[in-house]
Amino acid sequence: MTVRFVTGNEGKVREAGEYLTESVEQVDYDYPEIQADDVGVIASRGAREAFADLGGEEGVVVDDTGLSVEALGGFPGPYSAYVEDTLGIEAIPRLLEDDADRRARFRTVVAYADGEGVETFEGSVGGTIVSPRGEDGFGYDPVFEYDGRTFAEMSTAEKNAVSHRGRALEAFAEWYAGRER
Ligand code: ITT
Ligand code: NA
Repeated sequence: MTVRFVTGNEGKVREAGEYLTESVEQVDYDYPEIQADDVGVIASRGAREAFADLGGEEGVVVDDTGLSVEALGGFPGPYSAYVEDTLGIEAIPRLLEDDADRRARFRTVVAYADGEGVETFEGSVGGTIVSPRGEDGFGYDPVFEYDGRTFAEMSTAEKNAVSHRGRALEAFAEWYAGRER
């Protein structure tokens, strides 16, 4: 079975392909991404819309992710992609200046939609905002430190073992393997 992952983000597909036993195919279909303040709502709506448009026997996967910084009241959260595109990831450590509280959390909701409906799977990880370090990963990985290393200083497998997306994919994989549909 091949999992259709609807996203414009190759980094997400690389991580899912390495984590899941199924093969993962990227579908670069620009589903209408609603503006909402919850990544779960965005992911489930996106998956439902994408499946309605694409159809097929098997379902589709959508992943919506946000980075929430404690001292910034949860910002950028669901606006993370917009902030990366406009201000760049360096804006996050810059906004914190020498703030003592540098805690942040990545949260991912993976949504799977097919003819039967939508299922969602969540994962999150806490870490610390630092000045950019590392060459691997994507997005905010260089400014997110976990246990002494940024996600951009980890291999895909090392990041998957502890990350928001790894945890969401773990829950999805368990359900997907056992589902009766
Ligand atoms: P799609 O909506 O097409 O899937 P996107 O990159 O817009 O791709 P999101 O809205 O979920 O996806 O991403 C929100 C932002 O968070 C965006 O700037 C990503 O680069 C970033 N991001 C997502 N997952 C990440 C991860 O595991 N590590 C670092 N940054 C991540
Ligand atoms: Na997006």
